[in-house]
Amino acid sequence: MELRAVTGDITKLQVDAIVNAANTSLLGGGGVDGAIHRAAGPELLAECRTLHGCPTGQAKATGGYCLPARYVIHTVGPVWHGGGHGEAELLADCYRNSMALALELGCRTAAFPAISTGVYRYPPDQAARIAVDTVRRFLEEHPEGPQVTFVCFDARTEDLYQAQLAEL
Ligand code: AR6
Repeated sequence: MELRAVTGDITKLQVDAIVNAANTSLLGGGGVDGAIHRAAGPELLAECRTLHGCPTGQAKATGGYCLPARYVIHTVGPVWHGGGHGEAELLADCYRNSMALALELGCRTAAFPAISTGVYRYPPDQAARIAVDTVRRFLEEHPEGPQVTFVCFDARTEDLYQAQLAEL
């Protein structure tokens, strides 16, 4: 199983699919969503309009257009409301459903940002544990699934992922 964490900009990654931390409208926003739309170009928004949104925890795919990635998998993370509103289950759903979609699309490589940990305020340490545990479990059940890179925007977040990856 191939799992790694790096610090960098997910829009630059040469992988089959990058995952976008979108909102339910799928019509763009700030953070990593804004960066992906800027780098992909206006055709991405045009395709997103045809998808009619996406519920929290689910995932939908589009082309990558001007990105090095062939596909963008748009998923919608939960907004953090203290942890008692099903946030952990919904965040795990994002990783599981995005992995299932990547596998369905025949992706050999995929990259995830730290979903929900920006504007949506999910505690980064808890989010990193869910990300690594969920992807690891998915790949145990589907060894043919894509190799995964967790792309962190800062070194502190990468440290959280490295700590999780070091745990067996
Ligand atoms: N590459 C990798 N990671 C990034 C990049 C990048 N280019 N840019 C930001 N991050 P956020 P959310 C990190 O806020 O919390 C949008 O407006 C960032 O540092 O992008 O799921 C959507 O439209 C953080 O660690 O997503 C939604 O409305 C992580 O990506 C809402 O924000 C996620 O932060 C979604 O909020």
